[in-house]
Amino acid sequence: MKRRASWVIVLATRLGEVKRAMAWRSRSAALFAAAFLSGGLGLGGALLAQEAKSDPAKKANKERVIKVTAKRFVYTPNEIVVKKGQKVVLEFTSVDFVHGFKIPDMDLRADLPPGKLTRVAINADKVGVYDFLCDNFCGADHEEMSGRIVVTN
Ligand SMILES: [Cu+2]
Repeated sequence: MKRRASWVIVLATRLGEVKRAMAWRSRSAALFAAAFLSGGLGLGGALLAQEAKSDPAKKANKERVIKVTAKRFVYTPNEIVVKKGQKVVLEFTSVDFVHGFKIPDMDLRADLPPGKLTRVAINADKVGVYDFLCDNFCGADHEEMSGRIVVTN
């Protein structure tokens, strides 16, 4: 009789455990379904944003825009330092003449008409120093109109 009673207790305890486990399971299933249905896209977006935030390579690859002014006979700034592999766009404004921006070692050139933004994407995939100049004759000190782009690691 005593033995039987203790079995009943064991059984009852077990049943309670199973019930609790089942309740927990259905609750998490419901939570999962709710999250999946209501926030699937939002959650995905949030995860992607989080990933982009935590990944320095992705962060570094955001386009960097550098404003440059062209004026007889100077580019300002005339020294531009960029990181290797970074997407860089030079955004030129000429104030007085159609200067000709040229980077011989990047095989790149563009006319810079005054009063207009001229965007030039540069390919900074190799470390080095790249001289630039003006290749449209713009006056007495035209030969002085130059600068350099330094690509660093
Ligand atoms: Cu010039």
